Amino acid sequence: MSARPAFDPRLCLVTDPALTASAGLERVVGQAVAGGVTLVQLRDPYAKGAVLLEAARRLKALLAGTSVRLIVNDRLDIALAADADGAHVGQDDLPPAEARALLGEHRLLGLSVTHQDQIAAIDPRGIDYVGLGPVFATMSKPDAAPPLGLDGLAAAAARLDLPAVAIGGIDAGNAPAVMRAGAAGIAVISAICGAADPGAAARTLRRTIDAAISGG
Ligand code: TZP
Ligand code: MG
Repeated sequence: MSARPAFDPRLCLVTDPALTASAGLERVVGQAVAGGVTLVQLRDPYAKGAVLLEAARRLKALLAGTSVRLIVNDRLDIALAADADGAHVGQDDLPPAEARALLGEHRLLGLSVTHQDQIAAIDPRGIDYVGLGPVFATMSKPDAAPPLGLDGLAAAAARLDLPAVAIGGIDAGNAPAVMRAGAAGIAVISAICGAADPGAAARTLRRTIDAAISGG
């Protein structure tokens, strides 16, 4: 049996400090979780450590008693200090083997893959899921790699021995095609954090994904 916590990759909310500033991070995450988000990734590339740690602790308290796992983007120190469920690293962050060694066997580790060429180097034993994208153009990550498109997503997902969580420009309109291309789930920033009603947006996305999974 795996030492890792069980997690559900269907609908990952990736947080954004600018988009959650007015409503408040916990409020947006709370509403999104009530709407059906299955995974939360705390992401703030420019936050000071103390601020990020405080946010991670607040989200951990918010998610306590739910099946929704908390992942911290890039900052393994914060993930460990806040006792989060895991961390997510990009291609330019701490390499996955080092990240796994620091995290231990009892936390989740996600890895971003932006291009097919990166797949051969992946050791699936140390990684729990891959964030694959951007699939489409995105306004939420200024330094994002060129979009994979649906064909690129399908080709990459087919080569992976891990759940592929598609990211980048995904909304309720294109989510069915993304799921049909082989994704195990989707990760979104603007489709939830940028929505007037994050709870309703999450509910619509979750319904859309579940329908796609059951062949609808
Ligand atoms: N990594 C690849 S694309 C992206 C990240 C963090 C941003 C996704 O944001 P959105 O608003 O869902 O396109
Ligand atoms: Mg990163």
